[in-house]
Formats: sequence, structure tokens, C-alpha cells
Amino acid sequence: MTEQYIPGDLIAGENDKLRIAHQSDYDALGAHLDRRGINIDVITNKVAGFFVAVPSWGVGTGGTRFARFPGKGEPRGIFDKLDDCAVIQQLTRTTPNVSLHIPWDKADPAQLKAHANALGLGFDAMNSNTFSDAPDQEHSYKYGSLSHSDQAIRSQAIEHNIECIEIGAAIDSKALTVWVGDGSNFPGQSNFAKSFERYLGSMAEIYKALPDDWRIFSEHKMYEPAFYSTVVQDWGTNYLIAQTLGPKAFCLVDLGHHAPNTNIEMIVSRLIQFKKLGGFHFNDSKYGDDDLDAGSIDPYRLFLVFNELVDAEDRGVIGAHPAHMIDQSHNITDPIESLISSANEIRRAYAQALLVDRGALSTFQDENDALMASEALKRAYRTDVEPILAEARMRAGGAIDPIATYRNSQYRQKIGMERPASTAGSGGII
Ligand SMILES: [Mn+2]
Repeated sequence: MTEQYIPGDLIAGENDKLRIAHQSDYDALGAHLDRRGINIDVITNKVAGFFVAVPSWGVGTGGTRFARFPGKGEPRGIFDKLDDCAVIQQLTRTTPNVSLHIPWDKADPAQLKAHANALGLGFDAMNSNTFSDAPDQEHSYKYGSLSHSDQAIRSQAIEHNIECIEIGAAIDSKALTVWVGDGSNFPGQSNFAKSFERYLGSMAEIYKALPDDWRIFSEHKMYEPAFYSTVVQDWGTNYLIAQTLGPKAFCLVDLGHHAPNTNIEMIVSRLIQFKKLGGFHFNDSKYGDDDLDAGSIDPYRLFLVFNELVDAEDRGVIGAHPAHMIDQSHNITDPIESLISSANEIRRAYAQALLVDRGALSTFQDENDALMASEALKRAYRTDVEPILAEARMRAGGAIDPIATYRNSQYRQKIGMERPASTAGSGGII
């Protein structure tokens, strides 16, 4: 029996209050889509089968370089984090898997698995950390890790990643995500070619330790913490890594890790075309790696990314299923509410992308009808798919209005009394 932190009868009661209005909205949207030749239930079923993982670190309050303002009832460790993740899954039915971060979430794998199983959760990709120093580690990563000039430091970083694979294998994870902060702050500080050669050598060692059914994802990031150059700075370098390592290596696209105005959906298309798209870290940004909530700044861009994914799915060229994960820093909101909202926004973009009339779009493209091609996308994007999202949640046992239900459950107030106030903690956003 799955443990439930939000009482089932509370969800049912909240849904009952909204059921008649929701049904009316769902029927109206169904009639509208029917006129467009779309069966609403086909879309609802696809949306219900779309999931995105939540990162364990996402349920803690994030921070900036300036300050962190802890919230009430912050998780004390991985087991509390799993409890919070279970609440998000219970209400949204969109986030059945949690992505762990080592060493932050290090615990006995058997206990991790048992706790997650009891909550009805599984584990997504493992995340290694060689961008900060753990209290007991021998060598510092101040000047880099997998690309460091010192073999001893590279070996320590390789060993850490192999340990992440071993922990992951014990909890049924199937992928390792590697993001390094390696780079330089001054021109001349490091040799670009030598650093990248060392990085590739280290990654090849990690690759050798991958079980047969695992994938390894490398994540590029333009800048920060290194501000002059970064070893894995863009999707081109990322593609070279995946290509050099072998068939189990793929590129991970974190939406915030690009220069402002970068055409990310086109990067997604390129990686799909050359069979190297591993997955996503979803978030939104205005100026840089802001780690804002998915869909909060530029929901159209999120839609355009999903438009590429659905297009590739339709053409049967998507290859291995991309790993979807949220990667955000919640500085001023209740992290559970932000993750609920983001999971919904990601599903919304997917649902809207499913509504694109691809036959018409293809014709407009062939006829060079730029205006109508754009309109074909806009028409799908303008459709209010909220009734589809609510229906998918409700059918799976979730809430029609998950944030209102969460607030009415008083979960935050309850854990605020059980968990001692937190005063510090790492930002821990990658
Ligand atoms: Mn990321």
C-alpha cells in the first residue's frame, strides 16, 4: 500500500467541488477539437502517459550568490525530500521518478529503494557532483575535476562518478548525468585543447564502468562558475563528447544553459537528427541560468521545444526516449508548489504541441507560406488545454486543481512543525 501524505478523501472532496465545471470545460474543448479533426481523448491519453522527473534538490529552497532564505519545513535529508516528491506526484500524477544527487543524497541504497517504493516513487538519472568539495574528500575541485591538470584529482572525480553508477544500479536508475564546472576565469589560465583532451579521457573511464543498459548524459553550460571559458560550453562540444564516447553517450539540454535568445528548439532538432538527444533539464530564464520555473518567462519557447519532440515522434526518428527532468531553484516560492506548477507547464507544452496540424504545417512549409506556417503553430499554442491536463490528473487519481488542493491539505504547515527550521545549506543547482 502506497503511503499517502495528502489524504485521498481530501483530493476527492476538492475534486468534487470542481467536477461539474471541469466536465463542462472538458466537453466544450472536446467539441472544439472535434471540429479541428482531433479526438480529445487521444490527446488526454498521451498527456497522461507523459512524465517528468523531479530533482531531489528541487524540494529544498534554493538561493542566489547573495543569500538564501530558508522556507518552513525544509527537508532534513533525502528521506524527507522523497516525502515531498511523493506529494507532488500524488497531486499531479506527472512526476513518478526522482533524480538523486550524490553526495547530497547518499544513503543506504536498500533504504532508499524501500522508502521510494513505499511512496510509489522510482529513481531517474543519477547526478554526480565534482563542482564542489565534499567535507571528507582528499583533493579539492577548486581548479577543476575531470579536466584537471593533476591526474590524482581527475582520478578522484572519475571514482566519484563510478560510485554514482554503483549506487544508481542498486536503486534501478539507468542513467548518469555529468555536469562539471570546469573551466577558467582568465584568458591563458588553461589550455583549451589540453583541458578538453583530459576531460574526454576521464569521461572514457566513466563510460567503461556503465552497465550495458545505462546511458550517460553530458550537460553543457555556457558559463558559471567559470566565467571566461567552460570546458563543456555548448551543444557543439557536447555533441563531440557524445560522439567520441560511444553509443551509450548522449547530450543533455538544460534550457537555462544558453546565451539569451539562443534558438534552443533548433539545437533539439539537430541532436535528434544525429541521434544524440539524451534529455532535458527544464526550467526558464530571462537573462542567464536563472533557474526560474518552467514556462514562467517564455512558455512559447517551451512549446517550440515540444513541437520538435512531437514532430520527431511523428516521423519515428526520436530514437531512445529522452529523459525529462525539472532543474530549477525555488528562491521565493514553496518548492512543492513551484514543482507542481512546472510539471503542469511541461505537460501543457506537450499537449499544445500534440494539437499542431502537422499535415497542414508541412504543406505551408513546402509552399513557402511563412505566415500560415507560423499560424499553424500559433493556433495550437493558443488552445487552452487546461481541461486536458486536469482530466489526465483526475483520471490517474490526482487533483483537478493541484495547488489549491495542496494548500488546503496544510502539508507545509504540518511538516513545518515536524522539521526543525533550516538556517543554511548549499544552493546546489546544476
Ligand atoms: Mn541542469
